[in-house]
Amino acid sequence: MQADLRIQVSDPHLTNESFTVQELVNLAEMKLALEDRVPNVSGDAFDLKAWYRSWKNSRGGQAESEPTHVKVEAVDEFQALMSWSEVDSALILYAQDDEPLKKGYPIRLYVPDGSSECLNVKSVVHIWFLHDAKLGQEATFGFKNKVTLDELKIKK
Ligand SMILES: Nc1nc2c(c(=O)[nH]1)N[C@H]1C(S)=C(S)[C@@H](COP(=O)(O)O)O[C@H]1N2
Ligand SMILES: [Mo]
Repeated sequence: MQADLRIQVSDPHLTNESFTVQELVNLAEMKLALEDRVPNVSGDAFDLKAWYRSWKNSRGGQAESEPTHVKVEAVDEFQALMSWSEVDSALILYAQDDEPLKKGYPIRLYVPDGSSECLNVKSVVHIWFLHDAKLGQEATFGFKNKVTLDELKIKK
């Protein structure tokens, strides 16, 4: 078993908080089987936007202040940035066969209707809910601090 990694969740309009996987799952209001939205991959998942609403409500956030983007960063410093509309059906996978993830621990993002499979970021340890329309509509991904996200972008 790996060390119990914590996941940092940030919303600059709200707060910064660190969670264990179990604490994240406890806040999730819409749990579902991953295969409901991602064919041929099974596991226990929750809806990202429903999670965000539940977190925001429980921390006294303003209902009208919707994010414009979601950004995630993984243990290996792989990052992805996508617009709020692109993550409409996004899921967080947190267990498979009732066990912590063997691939993608502590959690993995899945973006079923996303522009690229590359957005299915494994081993996410930081999630940002951002409010900045200037970040644009096009998703970007790649390794932090190596080359720019745009340069690394490979469409599938
Ligand atoms: N942490 C992390 N997540 C990642 C990547 C990575 O390099 N690091 N690669 C991405 C890319 S480019 C693709 S295509 C998919 C591949 O997913 P798979 O390993 O399940 O085939 O994972 C994505 N998630
Ligand atoms: Mo990829």
